[in-house]
Amino acid sequence: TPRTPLMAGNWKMNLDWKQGLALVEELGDQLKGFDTDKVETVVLPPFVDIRTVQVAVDAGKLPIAYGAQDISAHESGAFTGEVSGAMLKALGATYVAVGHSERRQYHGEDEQVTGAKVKAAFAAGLTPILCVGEPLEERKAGNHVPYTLAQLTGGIEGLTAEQAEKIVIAYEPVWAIGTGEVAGADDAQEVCHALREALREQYGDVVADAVRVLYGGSVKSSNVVELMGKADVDGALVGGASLKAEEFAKIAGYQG
Ligand code: G2H
Repeated sequence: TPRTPLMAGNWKMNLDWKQGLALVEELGDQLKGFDTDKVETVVLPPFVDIRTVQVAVDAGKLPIAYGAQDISAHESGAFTGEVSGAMLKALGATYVAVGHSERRQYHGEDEQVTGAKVKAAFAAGLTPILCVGEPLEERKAGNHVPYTLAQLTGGIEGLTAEQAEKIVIAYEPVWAIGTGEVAGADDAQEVCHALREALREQYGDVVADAVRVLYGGSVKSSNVVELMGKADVDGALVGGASLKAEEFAKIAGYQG
């Protein structure tokens, strides 16, 4: 495919700044000489660790991009506890996850919120990684495709074709997250394909063929190759395995 694979590490609420620095230094060693044209690597640390990553990247110690796990839907002002897109941009961040299932589950983020955050990301010049995926009941009911497509529709609502072409979609079936239960590569392909075709219907071939669709949920170096062998899987959103430098470097370097 003409799409550059993207491997994104979501640290979730792990690692204080010193631990983050240690991981970043180890990762820098592991990725030395890494061909960044072949695979794009991104880390999404907690907000308080982003500056640490920025310093390492600016010093040339780490050939990766970085971003955040969440963004405020608002531009600035009286929104206690929130972090704006402009603040992230000022840190050199280029990506931001939006609507991760843990945000949806524990913070009540619905389609309206994710749609607003996707727009806030674009307004700040960041690339949103819109996360979608069904819980177990929906999968069991055979409703996983329509459920996930509804999340996509809400998240991309009102985007121009130019924006839609840049967005990254991450399909993360909730039942496969952090459980060790990886969706079969064919299951991943089924939904990643449906997501791309929905983009094709709405925006046409140029957008559909450009958008990177990632799979997330218990991705490890031992299963990434099979997942990446699927036509519509363009990368991975990696949680637990992104906290180990050697493992994450293997995932990033899966091709060679
Ligand atoms: C899914 C994934 C990364 P893990 O949430 O976002 O986590 O790889 O630990 O299942």
